[in-house]
Amino acid sequence: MPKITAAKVIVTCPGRNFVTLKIETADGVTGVGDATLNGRELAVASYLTDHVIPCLIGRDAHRIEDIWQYLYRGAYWRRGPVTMSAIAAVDMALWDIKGKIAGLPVYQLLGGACRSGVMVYGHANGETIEDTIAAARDYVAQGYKAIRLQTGVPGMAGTYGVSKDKLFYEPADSDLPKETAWSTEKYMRVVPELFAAAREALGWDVHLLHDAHHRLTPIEAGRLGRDLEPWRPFWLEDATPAENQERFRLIRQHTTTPLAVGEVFNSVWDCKQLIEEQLIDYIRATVVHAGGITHLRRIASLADLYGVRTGCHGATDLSPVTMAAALHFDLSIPNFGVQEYMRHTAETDAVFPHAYSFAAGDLHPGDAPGLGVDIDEAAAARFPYRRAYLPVARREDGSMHDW
Ligand code: KDG
Ligand code: MG
Repeated sequence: MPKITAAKVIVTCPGRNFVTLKIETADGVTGVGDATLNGRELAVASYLTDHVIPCLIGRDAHRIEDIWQYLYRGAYWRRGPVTMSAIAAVDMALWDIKGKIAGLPVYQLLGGACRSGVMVYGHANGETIEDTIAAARDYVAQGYKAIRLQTGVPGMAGTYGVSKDKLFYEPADSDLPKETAWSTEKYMRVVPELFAAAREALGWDVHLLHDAHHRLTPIEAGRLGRDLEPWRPFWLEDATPAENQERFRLIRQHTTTPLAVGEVFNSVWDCKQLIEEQLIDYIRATVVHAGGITHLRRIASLADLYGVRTGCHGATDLSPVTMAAALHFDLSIPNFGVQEYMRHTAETDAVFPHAYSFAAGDLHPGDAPGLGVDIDEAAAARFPYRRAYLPVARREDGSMHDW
């Protein structure tokens, strides 16, 4: 058996923070897993170093499911983003090791490819509708088949999804949480205008997506979904917070705009009702925050029974290790929908050399054994951890809102 003999956590900040777990077997085979939790990185690093790694040493790296169960059931305290990101990192690293020992890319171990590539969506954003459309045109020119559109809200500074740098969006950009302002009324007026202008400029052969980032009540989301219907959005994402899964019933009663949710979900229990009652069309849970490939497959299998497809989160705070793992997963499941893809900076790509590549709107994980991604530890050491928080949002009267 490939016995686990060592494991360590590497925290690095090549432009943003990443937490990576590296597991090694007695034969010197190594596997990597992403454990990054934006703004709470060191909590997961400690969970792994202080509580998980000591329990891994001496175990059989091939027993992926058993180790998953051991870490989930065995901890007694279950779920939550810290626990599930730590378990995810172990799970990814073990799939990586299994693939390397087998000499196969992970998607082959998951049943093989169901499609030739993984359709991804890019982020077009701008302070004005014109800027957003100009950014979207660039994506079309690069071959993207799906594009998320976000625009500044007139009268409000610092809108979610709008960055200074057009190519690399990074909201976790300050030492303490930045305070931003929010007005649902102003936002609800500009988004339909954005979509009308985008269809006029870009035509109908490109998928257009939008992220409300948990800002709306269910009835507001119903109204926005209905207002967007003439422009046929691919999805309206995170329309409302989903702790209470029943909230989506009200949205469904008012719109046929497809709904996506789940980037902050950690387990199948967070989406069970949403899926079983067919209250959503796309589930956005992701490898790193939802317990790894092993648990995400379980979520996707449940979703498949109800005609719900996947649309995994893929923002820059998910490292290239998660991106690689997501692509193996996306390629291998029958009910894949779309994969989010925000490009990482050159520094990040240098720290995490990877085999995945982009062509004609699709990503492919490549055919290197394992996940096809590694961490260059010498390069990582040049970028020490820097505390960085996501912003918070307040309504115009000063009260807190969901960011
Ligand atoms: O860490 C938070 C980001 O990942 C999130 O704000 C990005 O909503 C997001 C998205 O859809 O990519
Ligand atoms: Mg989102």
